[in-house]
Amino acid sequence: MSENYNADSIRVLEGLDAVRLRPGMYIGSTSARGLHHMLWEIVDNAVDEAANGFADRIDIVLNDDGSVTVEDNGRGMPIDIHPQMGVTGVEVIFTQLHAGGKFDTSNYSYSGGLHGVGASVVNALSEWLKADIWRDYTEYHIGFASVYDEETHKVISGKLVTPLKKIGKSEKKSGSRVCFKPDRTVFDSVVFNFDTIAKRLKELAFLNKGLTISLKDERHGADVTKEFCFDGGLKDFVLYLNEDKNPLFPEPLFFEGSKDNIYFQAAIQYTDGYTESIYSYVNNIPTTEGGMHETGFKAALTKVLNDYARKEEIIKDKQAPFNGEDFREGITALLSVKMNNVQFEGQTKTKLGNSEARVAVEAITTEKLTLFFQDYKNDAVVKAILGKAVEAARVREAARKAKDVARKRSTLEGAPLVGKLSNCTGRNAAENELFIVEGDSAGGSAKQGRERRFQAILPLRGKPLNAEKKSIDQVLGNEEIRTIITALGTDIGEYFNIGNLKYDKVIIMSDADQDGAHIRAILLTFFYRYMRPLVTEGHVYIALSPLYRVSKKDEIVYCYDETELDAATERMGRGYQLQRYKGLGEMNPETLWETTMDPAKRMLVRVNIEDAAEAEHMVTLMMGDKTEPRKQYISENANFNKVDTLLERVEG
Ligand code: TTJ
Repeated sequence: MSENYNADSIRVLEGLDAVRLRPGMYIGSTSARGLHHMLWEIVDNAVDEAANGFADRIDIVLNDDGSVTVEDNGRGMPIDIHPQMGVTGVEVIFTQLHAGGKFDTSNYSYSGGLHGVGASVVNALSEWLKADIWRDYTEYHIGFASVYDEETHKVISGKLVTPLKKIGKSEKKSGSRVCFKPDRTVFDSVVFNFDTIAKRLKELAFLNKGLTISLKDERHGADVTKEFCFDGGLKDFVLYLNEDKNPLFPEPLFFEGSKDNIYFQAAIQYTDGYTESIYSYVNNIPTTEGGMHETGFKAALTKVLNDYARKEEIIKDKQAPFNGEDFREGITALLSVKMNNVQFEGQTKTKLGNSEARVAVEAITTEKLTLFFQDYKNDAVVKAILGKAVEAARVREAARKAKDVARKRSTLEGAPLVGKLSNCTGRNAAENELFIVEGDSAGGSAKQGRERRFQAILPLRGKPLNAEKKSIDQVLGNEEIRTIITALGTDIGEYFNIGNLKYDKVIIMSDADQDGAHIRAILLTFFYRYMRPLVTEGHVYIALSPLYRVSKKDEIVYCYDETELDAATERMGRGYQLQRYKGLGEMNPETLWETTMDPAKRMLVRVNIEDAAEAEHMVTLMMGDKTEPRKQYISENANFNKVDTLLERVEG
C-alpha cells in the first residue's frame, strides 16, 4: 500500500454525462436540500483531508454572485498526471463520477455526503467551478464550466475550460480552494441558507476535534462570519447539548477505539433528567434512525453496568438485572463511527445497517467501559450512574403497578374541545384543510379571509412545546398540542389512525422569520414523532407567504423572495410602491387570502419525511431550548421564506 496518495489512487468508474439528465439520482433532489448537498459534497472533501490529519482549517464563503467558496489548508489536490486517464488528478476529481479516494480502501478516507457521489457531480450541476491549489510551493489554477452546445442544443456539463496551469511560485502553505456556482437552470432555488449551513458546520466542528471551520456571508452587502472550533470534540458536543440541564458529573466520559477497520468514539454524560438522548453519526452523517452502532453501544452499556452492579452486589443474588432503559435515563451520548462501505437503511435512509458495526462498537464499548468502571479514580462518576439506574428501576417498578395507558389517553378525550379552532362548515375530509397559524393576529385575519366551507383555522399562541425533549405525558399535557391532536381527530403514537383524519391538508402557516421557522420545526418534529403517517402520506404542508408587495398604478405583485423582488422592481421601473411584510399579522384578511390561502394562487410546499426528520434533527440538536441572543438571528436569516431546507414545491 502506497502512503503517497496521488492521482494514481483515484479510481475512475464512469463519465459525467448522466448527471444533468437526472440530477436527483445524484444529489437527492433539485430542491433547496439538493442545492445544499452540493456544498456538503465539497465540504466533505475538505473535512476528509482534515480527518486524515493534513488540514486543520476550512473556510467557507457565500459570495455575492451566488457562488460559494470552500478552502482548506491540506496538502492540495493532486496535480500529477493520472496514469490511466492521461489527465491531471484534479481534473479526474472534477470530471469523473465517483472519483476521489472515497471508494478506495487503501487510503484512510471515510468521506460522507449522503450520496457520496463526489465533487464531479457538483461540477456537472454548476454554471462554473474553479479550483486553486497550493502544492510544492507552487500555485495552480483550473476551471470548468457548463456550456451550451450550439450543435446539439444541449448543455455540456462541467467542461474543462481552463486546463491546469501554474500561476507561479507560492510562499503560501499548501491547500485547496474550490469555488462553484450552482446552475439556476438545475435547481428550484439557488440561494444558500446561512443558518442551515452554520448549523451543519457547527456539527462538523464538534465531530472533528480541533478543526476550525468558518462561514462568511458576503451576499447583499452582508458581512457576517461565524467560526467553530471545539478542542474537546464529542465531549464539547455533549456539554453543549447539556448546557441547560444539570449534569451529574462535570466531565463527560470519553472513549475511542478501532476494530476491523471500524473506528468508534463516544462521549457520555448523565443529567438529573429522564430522557434518553443518544445521537449517532456515521462518517459525520447523522443516523437519526439509529441502527447497528446504537444497538451495539446499548448492548455493551447494559452488559457492563449490569456485570458491575452484580459484582458490587447492587443487584443481589436472586434479583433480576436492570433493564437497558434503566441505564439510559438522563443519558446524553454522542456516538461517532467511521467506516467504509456504509449501508443506510430505514425510512429516511438514516439507519446504519452494517452488522459489523454492531460487533465493533459493542466490543470497543465493552472494553473501554469496563476499564473505566474498574478505575477507582472514576468512583464518583460510577456511583452517579449506578445511583441513577437504581432510581430508574425503582420508579419503573412503581410505575408498572400504577400504569394505565388508557387513563393517560382519557385525559385527552376529556379535554375541553378545541376552544380556539374555527372549524370549517363542510364535512368532506378529503376536501378540508386545517391551517395552523402562528399568532392570534394572523389567526384573526385567516379566520376572516378564509373560505369557511373547507378551511379551518387553528391559531397558535406562543410556541407549542418542543415535542422532542418531553415525555409523552408532557406532550399530551401541552394545550397547543392537545388542541392539534383533537382537531385532527387521529390520536397519536400507536393509537394513530389516519382513517379519522378530518383534514386532507394540514397547512402550517408561520412567519417568514426565525421564530416562524422554529415553530414550524417544532410542529414537524411533533408530527414526525407522533403522527408519522400524516407526513409520509403527504398531508402536511407549509404555506409560503410573500415578503413584499410591489405596486404601481393598478398593478400589484407579491414577491416571495429577494430575487422576485429585484425582478419586479426592475420591470416596473421608477415610481413603484413597496411594502415589506414583517409577519403574517401585518396582512389584512383579503391579502392573506389572496397570497397565501387561495388554492388558486397560493404556494404550498408539501413536507416529506426527510424534511420532517431534518427538522427533528435541527430542533433536538441545534435549537433545543436554548435562548440565543436574538440579535444573532436577524442578520443570519435575511431570507427565510423560500430559502430553507424544506423546499420541494408541489402545487399552486
Ligand atoms: C490528494 O493527493 C495529494 C494529497 O491530497 C489529496 C487530496 O485530495 N487532498 C485534498 C482534496 N485536500 N482537499 C481536497 C479538496 C478540498 C476541497 C475544498 C474540495 C475538493 C473537491 C477537494
